[in-house]
Amino acid sequence: MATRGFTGRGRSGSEAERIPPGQHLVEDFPVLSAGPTPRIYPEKWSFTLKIGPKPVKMWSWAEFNALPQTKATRDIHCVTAWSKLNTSWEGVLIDDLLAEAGVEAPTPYLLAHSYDGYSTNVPLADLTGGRAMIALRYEGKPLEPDHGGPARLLVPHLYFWKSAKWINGLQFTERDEPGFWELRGYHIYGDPWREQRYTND
Ligand SMILES: Nc1nc2c(c(=O)[nH]1)N[C@H]1C(S)=C(S)[C@@H](COP(=O)(O)O)O[C@H]1N2
Ligand SMILES: [Mo]
Repeated sequence: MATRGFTGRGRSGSEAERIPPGQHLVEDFPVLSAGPTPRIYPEKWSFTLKIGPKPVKMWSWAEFNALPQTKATRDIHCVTAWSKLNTSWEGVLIDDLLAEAGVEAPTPYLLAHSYDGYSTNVPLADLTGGRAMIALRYEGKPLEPDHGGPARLLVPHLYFWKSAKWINGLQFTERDEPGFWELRGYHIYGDPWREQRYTND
């Protein structure tokens, strides 16, 4: 199993050093969703890569599972002030996804889209270089529906609202377009180490 990637703030250092300002640790795994958990059957699941309005590549569940899978153990930070250390995930790095699609990034901005109508913007630089994946497994088991199963985006170095649950696609956009929460007062970028919680933070 590949263990490369997921560079950035590592797991070394004391626990206290790993907790961003204004955050506290939790041991459980809270569920936060804007609406009800959608039921997504893997046979009906698909993932589409788009450039603007144009679909350029689509994967079925079986095809997606055949892509290179990478494991990562990371700390996660929710804007509602909980942080959880050492969460372990497995899925497809965005690097591998783009390589597989044979797509040269046409713009530096992307929007993630989900089955529940949710969306969130993440710059290309934050999705690549081993910093993000489409996670299919959590703590060694298929991702539970409440936590975004069958597949969610994982961008652990940004606040957790950027990690879109029930993801069904990524879209390159011309500009950095705000998504669901960014349109409703959350910060356009969302770096927990700079406490970028709300629009003008
Ligand atoms: N599709 C979708 N993704 C989503 C959300 C959502 O409502 N819909 N909520 C976001 C928010 S605000 C947070 S904090 C995390 C929560 O993930 P969890 O329920 O696995 O803890 O998911 C994010 N991803
Ligand atoms: Mo959130």
